[in-house]
Amino acid sequence: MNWGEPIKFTLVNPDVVPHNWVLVKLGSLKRVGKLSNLLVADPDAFAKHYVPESDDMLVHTSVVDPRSKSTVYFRAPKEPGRYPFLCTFPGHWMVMNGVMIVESAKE
Ligand SMILES: [Cu+2]
Repeated sequence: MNWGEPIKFTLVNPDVVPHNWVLVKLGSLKRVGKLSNLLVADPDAFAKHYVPESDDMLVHTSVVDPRSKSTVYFRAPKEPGRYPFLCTFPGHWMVMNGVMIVESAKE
């Protein structure tokens, strides 16, 4: 997608455990992933939608229960690059992650 582009993103969860979708700053996947694993010991984790407290967060859905969904609206980051996303439910990020590629708009 192009930078600044408006995005509507819906996470649909057909699984039997909760998940979320968190877009983070360039190069921060492992840092955020490690923080997310620590949430397993945080009694407030559910109230925080299992999103770690960190400056690396850009956009996140609510935590999505099985057979449920959550939608977020945002604009693509201004700086082109490969933005990591992950599920920050504890223990999930190492297999539940990917990349959103942001490019300069081509006229
Ligand atoms: Cu998950």
